Amino acid sequence: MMKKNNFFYKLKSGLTKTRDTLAKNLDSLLFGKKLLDPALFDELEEMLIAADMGPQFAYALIDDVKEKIKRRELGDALQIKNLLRERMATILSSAQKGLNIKKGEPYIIMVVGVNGSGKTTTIGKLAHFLREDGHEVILVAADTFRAAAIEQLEIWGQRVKAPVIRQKMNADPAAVVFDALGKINSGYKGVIIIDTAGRLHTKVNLMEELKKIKRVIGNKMPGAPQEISLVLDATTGQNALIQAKMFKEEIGVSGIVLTKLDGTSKGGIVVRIVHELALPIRYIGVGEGLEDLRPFESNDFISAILD
Ligand SMILES: Nc1nc2c(ncn2[C@@H]2O[C@H](COP(=O)(O)OP(=O)(O)O)[C@@H](O)[C@H]2O)c(=O)[nH]1
Ligand SMILES: [Mg+2]
Repeated sequence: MMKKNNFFYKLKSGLTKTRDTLAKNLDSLLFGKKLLDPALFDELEEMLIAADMGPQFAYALIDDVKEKIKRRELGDALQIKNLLRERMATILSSAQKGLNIKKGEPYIIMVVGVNGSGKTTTIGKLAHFLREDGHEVILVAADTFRAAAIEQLEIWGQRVKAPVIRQKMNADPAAVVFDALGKINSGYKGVIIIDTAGRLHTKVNLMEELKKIKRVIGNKMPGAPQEISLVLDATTGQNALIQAKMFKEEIGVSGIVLTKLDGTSKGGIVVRIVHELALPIRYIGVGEGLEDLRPFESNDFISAILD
């Protein structure tokens, strides 16, 4: 419980800027306003878009408000905030689907995302989280582009007491994965997390490389990878959405990890990603420490940006 409170506090303080651009402005916008003021709707739309929730979400909310006014279900502008909360809850609760990893069966997680989004750090934190939950974890260093990337994963492996399988820099990533899966005892029944490269200036090559890794995994173990997690940096706002679209189309993504929610004004992007891409948010990251990753909980998140 202590840990959880601590995490919520970090989430809430991290999202202060998001909350300020949204909740405070919303309160002052709505206070004492007449409901049928077209300027109110324009401002509301602007505000939701400025909070990175996206035009689709904004229009849907405003349509809902207008509909409720027509049906006389809405008497006071301040109630719009409740409607916003309800809509967010509907959308985000659908995205609250944590990984369901059974013990006693191998489970492969392939982690993808652009450079700097937080993949390696997320893998370290996730390995810790899963170890605490009683899972065995092995890490595979398939970002072979920079020596530092391999070392960074090894350091995390030492911290969380998870073996790291690696080869030398510039080794073919798919071959690293192939060899690693060969090395891992066929009776291994734990989690295998695969770190990958994310240099986007060679987009076509990167996508081909990731597809090849995915194929290698599937050939070794039918049905694997059980999870392809896309790591997105929440501070990049709309760019995160663009990346999510691209990775989803190119390789198929089964879940999202949203990092760097500590200290962003763009937390509303979560709503947009879920609304427009219908992908589950597996975990959220609120810092660089071991404990700074938790499963996504929609009520906590909504409370952190609205209350
Ligand atoms: N504040 C904060 N920093 C993070 C978080 N996740 C990762 N980072 C930092 O972001 C930078 C890039 O992370 P890294 O894991 O190397 O990204 P990768 O290139 O995708 O593997 C590092 O400095 C991390 O410490 C997070 O949730 N919060
Ligand atoms: Mg990395």
